[in-house]
Amino acid sequence: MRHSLVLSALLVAVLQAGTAGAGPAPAPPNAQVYFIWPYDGQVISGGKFWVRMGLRNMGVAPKGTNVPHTGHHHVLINTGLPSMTEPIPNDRNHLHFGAGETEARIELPPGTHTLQLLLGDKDHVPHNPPIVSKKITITVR
Ligand SMILES: [Cu+2]
Repeated sequence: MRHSLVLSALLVAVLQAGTAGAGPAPAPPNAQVYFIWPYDGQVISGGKFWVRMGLRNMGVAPKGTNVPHTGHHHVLINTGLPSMTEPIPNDRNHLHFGAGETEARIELPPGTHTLQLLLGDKDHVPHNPPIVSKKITITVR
């Protein structure tokens, strides 16, 4: 009895470990999301600028689109990575581009800001493995 309890606890732990780092939608191992613009370290004059988002070896599709190896862009601003197993939050630090946009006009106040791209599936959940860009730092003046 005690053994089967321990075993089922272990099994649950193993099952959870298997899904802890990623959502349900598979992504090809060579998929890559990246900033075309701006560059890491870029200084931007004026608060408004275009963010151009690149995606390799996957397709961009609007939210709700149930097609394998597709997703939509999210720009994370001045924040770390959210949960990889839940829908990405939707607030001023987590911008969703659920229409399948690949460029966006963003306005930020003067100062230093970090930007990072995270692809989400039809339900805004990161893929398995998560498709995340390098975190870049820009300065607005
Ligand atoms: Cu989303």
